[in-house]
Amino acid sequence: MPTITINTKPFDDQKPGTSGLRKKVTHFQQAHYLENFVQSIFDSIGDFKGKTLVLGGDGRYYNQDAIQIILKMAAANGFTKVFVGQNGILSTPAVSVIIRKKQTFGGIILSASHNPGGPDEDFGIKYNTDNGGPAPEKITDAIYARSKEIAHYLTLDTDTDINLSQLATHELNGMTIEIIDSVSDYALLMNELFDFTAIKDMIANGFTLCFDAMHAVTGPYATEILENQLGSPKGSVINGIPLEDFGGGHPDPNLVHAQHLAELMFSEQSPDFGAASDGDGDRNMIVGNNIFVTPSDSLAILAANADQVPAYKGKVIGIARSMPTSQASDNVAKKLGIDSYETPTGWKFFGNLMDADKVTLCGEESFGTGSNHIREKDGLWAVLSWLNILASRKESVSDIVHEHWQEYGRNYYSRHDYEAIETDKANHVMSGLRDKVKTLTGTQLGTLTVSYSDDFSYTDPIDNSISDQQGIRIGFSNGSRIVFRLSGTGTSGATLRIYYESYETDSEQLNEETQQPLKELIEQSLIVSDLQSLTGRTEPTVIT
Ligand code: VG1
Ligand code: CO
Repeated sequence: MPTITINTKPFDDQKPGTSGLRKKVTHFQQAHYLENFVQSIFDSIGDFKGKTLVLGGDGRYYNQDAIQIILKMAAANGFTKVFVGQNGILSTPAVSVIIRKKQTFGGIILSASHNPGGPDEDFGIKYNTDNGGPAPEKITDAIYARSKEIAHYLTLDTDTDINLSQLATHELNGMTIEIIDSVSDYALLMNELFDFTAIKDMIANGFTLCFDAMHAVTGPYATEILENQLGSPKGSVINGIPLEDFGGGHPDPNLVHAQHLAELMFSEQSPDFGAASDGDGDRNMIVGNNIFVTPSDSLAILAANADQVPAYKGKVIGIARSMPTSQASDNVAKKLGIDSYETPTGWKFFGNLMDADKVTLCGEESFGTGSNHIREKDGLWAVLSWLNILASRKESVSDIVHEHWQEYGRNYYSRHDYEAIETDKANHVMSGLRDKVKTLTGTQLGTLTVSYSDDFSYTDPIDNSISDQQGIRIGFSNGSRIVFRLSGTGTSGATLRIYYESYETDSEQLNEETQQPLKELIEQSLIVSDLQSLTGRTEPTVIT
């Protein structure tokens, strides 16, 4: 079947956000829209002739259609081979595993992560490079520039689709397509990192867990690992079948969207351990009986307990966190005598640090935790890390968290999201803040003294690339912080995120309530940003 060149015209809205390009499905279904972006990727990643690609997604609506389009384009553009997950399913961490293991040129992940799915909801696409991680800004900028000038793309003159449902090898215009098991390479790596025997024994001795896959991609992975391999009874994994619309929910693992799990964990019937993950399997929520572990604390606790896990014993060389993530992990790094790094939001900024062996563990406040085993955040990895630590320490989640606070102090933390604000109004809030921060240092906000205020700029210590305007930070003399930034993953209007953090060392004061200790910060954030009068919003949409 012949390769054909389709004439097209550029779109001006294909700038990749925090994690790839995300739009409504209907937007992606416009003639040539997906094709233009895919060709822009292929035109921006260097010479891949003779090379291999990994392709898969989180199973949301349009996943399989997009895979068929991309396969034809990959063949027409000269890739030699593509590994595709069975039924088009591959979690984000699994793609990272496969890129690294099979040493491919890169991978394409079809996902809008935690955004809802379905014909009227969201779709997304991101490119990962040969280290298994999200393309760095240098490449995403090149893809965007290309998308604005593209005039044609290459595909095949055929309507025949590849059968994605059977493990088999196909030939498409000289390109080999191998349909691979979505789970096995990932499960094998988890087996190497963690003490599966210890976790299995703990479960056999009556330890109970509930994992909510939220009808997203992690279902098959969690069922295989937690139930089949570690022996947790059938039904421990709930909502385990990936659905095109995620059962109508937000596949976002937090106390708001995983409400059923949250209620269970705070009830009389609570199992010992609860967890959930997101659309594409890279996020995690950890809950114990009657205790929610904030993602920032989770990173700090995993770092402090790394010696309990075989693969990390004596091997943690540094910890990186995104700027809005609480400083809890910095305190652990200090005590361990290792370096800590503060990067802009988004996993792509951790890649260089891991490749240069500067950091072992990384985390984001947005329920993302991971390590240098791959170059993506990894939801099930975090769950298995916790299970391994629980099996080794033989204490409850609650005891481990409370002991951590006693030793390191507690970073109270919360994020308030104001979703779908009109873009102009949200930009207005940010530009107002940007002006104000220039003169805030040394002034008082309420009873708080501002010790620094800026618009976060990051210089990558490895390649010296600079990323500006990564969020407004206001730091106070007592260690508290307020951070403001606009989301780069939403698809309607703008989402303003405000992050609050305060630090408490007095163990007598360590209570379970989180909003109360942050009250003054919350009040001051609304005053300094003028949020209510500029946007008309009086309440956040989501509090995590
Ligand atoms: C959000 C999170 C960020 C995360 C990103 C992608 O970005 O805040 O920490 O890396 O989503 O995660 P933003 O720009 O909306 O704040 V995922 O699980 O969507 O790949
Ligand atoms: Co995700």
